[in-house]
This record gives sequence, structure tokens and C-alpha cells, in this order.
Amino acid sequence: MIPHAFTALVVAPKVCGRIVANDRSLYIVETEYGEHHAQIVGAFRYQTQDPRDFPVVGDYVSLSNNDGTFMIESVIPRTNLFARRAKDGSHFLQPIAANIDTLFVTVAVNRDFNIRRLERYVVSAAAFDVPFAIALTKVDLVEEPDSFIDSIKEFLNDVPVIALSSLDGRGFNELLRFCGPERTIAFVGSSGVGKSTLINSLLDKPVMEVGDIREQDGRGRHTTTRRLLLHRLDGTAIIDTPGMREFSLAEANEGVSEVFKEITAIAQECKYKDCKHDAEPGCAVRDSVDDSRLASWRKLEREAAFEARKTDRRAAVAEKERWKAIHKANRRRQH
Ligand SMILES: Nc1nc2c(ncn2[C@@H]2O[C@H](COP(=O)(O)OP(=O)(O)O)[C@@H](O)[C@H]2O)c(=O)[nH]1
Ligand SMILES: [Mg+2]
Ligand SMILES: [Zn+2]
Repeated sequence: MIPHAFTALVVAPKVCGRIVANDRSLYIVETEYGEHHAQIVGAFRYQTQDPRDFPVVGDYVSLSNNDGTFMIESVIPRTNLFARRAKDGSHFLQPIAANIDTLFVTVAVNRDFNIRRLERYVVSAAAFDVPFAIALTKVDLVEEPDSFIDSIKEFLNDVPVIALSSLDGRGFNELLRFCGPERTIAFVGSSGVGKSTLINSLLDKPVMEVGDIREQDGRGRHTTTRRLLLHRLDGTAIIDTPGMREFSLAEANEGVSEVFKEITAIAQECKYKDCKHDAEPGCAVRDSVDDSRLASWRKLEREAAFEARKTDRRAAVAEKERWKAIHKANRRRQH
């Protein structure tokens, strides 16, 4: 189940594995020889500061095996990583899933349909270089799903939009075009849009609960961690993700330029340097871009720039604190 390209990178007696679930320091990895619990080897843990560098669901890892105790020694370089920055003021990115061939940004057609939220996911996927498509779910709830597809197409003209219903099976054949041996697809989107139901329908049988981590925590409570990477019989790896609350667009500058590439291109032709494409007379962007699209672009661009500045400031403060501590330790050592 693990592509040869990855197993080939791990030299025996080390074993190549893929992370399928994670709860704090505990991981479940699948290997050619079955599924195992694993933890990160101490040296890796102590040398790693950035949460982004820790293993995440979808990662391929190199494992050591000491009499059946598996330890994660390293993460094999990722083809990509979808991450987010929580709006909690941390300047660290929280990794969500790695090594994704297609990320389905999932939205439902009911009253929760929100094009702004969709835009946020999309610019974020573009910023992380993760190929994406749109999964429009619960189309059985409306008479006219086309109007929803149209409003997405208005914003993303060359991205596949798949209209789906887990109730009547609409759209699943189209979804299967993204599946295949050694393919990994992932679903992100707000809680309740139907990701888990969709994944269960995609699997040949409902196995969502299989392979959960069940542990007794320090207080004797049982905690269950859900397996997030599952396989279709055809070999497709499917990654579910926990519902995300608001996330910051700090990394999304490039994603915004990518998703709005026609605006980015026209902006180069603006006769004003530093044009805000706002009130400047004869602005090329305002003359040729649709008002609502321009409004979306402006809002996302401003937010991405603002978040990036804020994050840079926070990173600078953290870096300064770090050096202060190092100098202090050095001074102490000299006395
Ligand atoms: N009408 C309709 N309801 C759905 C569909 N898919 C999921 N649901 C319902 O939506 C709710 C949330 O689904 P769930 O898969 O848990 O969403 P998740 O939070 O994105 O994983 C559940 O009550 C499902 O029964 C669908 O295709 N049509
Ligand atoms: Mg779910
Ligand atoms: Zn302009």
C-alpha cells in the first residue's frame, strides 16, 4: 500500500510507514507488515521546534523496530503539506495533512453555503501548492444545484467542481476519476458539510471506526483517536480532516495571486505604481474586472497582507526573545 518511491528511500532494518492517525505523541502507522502504534524517537522530538516538522497524517516516515516497538526516526520529505495558522495568536503553522494529490475543498449547498469561506480554503490550498478541486455536497437538498456551481465557477473558472450527494450517489463517478492506486485524496471543509459521510460512501465498505487508537490516558480515561487515513480497495488513500474553525491567511499572499491570476496580470499593466485599484481614474484592473470578483480579491489580499505583517512581527519578537535568552545563558556561563 506504500508506494515503492517511498519504501525505496528507507534502508532495512528500518521500515517505511505512513501515518494514518495521531493523538498528541501517539501515532498509528501502516507499513508493509501491518499496522503499529509508534512514537517519535527522543532525538527527533528534542531537535524539532517547528510543529510543522512533526509527522502528520499522510506523512511517510522511517521507523525503527525494536522487538515490536516502533519508533519514528524521521519524516521522509513531503511532496506537499496542507497546514493552517490558528487565529489564536501563535506564529506557528499547524500541519493538517501531507502528500496529497487532490485536496477537495468541501462545501454543502444548504444555507451554510458560503462563497467567502470557500475562497479562504482555496487561496490557502493554492498557497501551499496543494492541487485542489471543489466537492459540492448535499445537492439532493436543492432543486437547482447549477446556480451553486455557477457561483463557484464565477470565482474559480478552471477548477473542477463536483456536485455530490451521498444520499442518491450523484457525482461519485466523477470523484472516482481522482482515485487510483498510489493516489491520495483529502477532504477539508467546515464541520457538518458531509465529509465523513462522503468518505464512507467512497470506501467500499464503512470502515471509519476500524483501527482507532484506544488508550487509557493519565487519569484512567479512555480516549479514542479516529483513524483519518483510509483506503479504498483500488488503493486510493483517503484523508478525512477534523472540522476547522477560522484560520488565518498569513501564508496566503501567493495563494491569492494564484487564484486571482488574471487580476495579478492586469495589475502589472496599471499605469499607477502602487495602484490600490480603488479610486484611481483609468485603473486597468477596475476597468476590466468584475466588481464582485474585485471585491473578493481586495478583501483577501488585504487580509493576507495584514496577517502576514502581524505574523512577521510576532516571529521577530519570538526571535528576539530567543536571542535574549541565549545571551543571558552565555553571560551566566562566563561568570
Ligand atoms: N441531505 C444530505 N445530508 C447529508 C449528506 N451527506 C451528509 N449529510 C448529513 O450531514 C450531516 C453531517 O455529515 P458529516 O459527514 O458528519 O459531516 P462532516 O462534519 O463534514 O464530516 C449528517 O447528519 C449527515 O447525515 C448528503 O449528501 N445529503
Ligand atoms: Mg467528519
Ligand atoms: Zn489599478
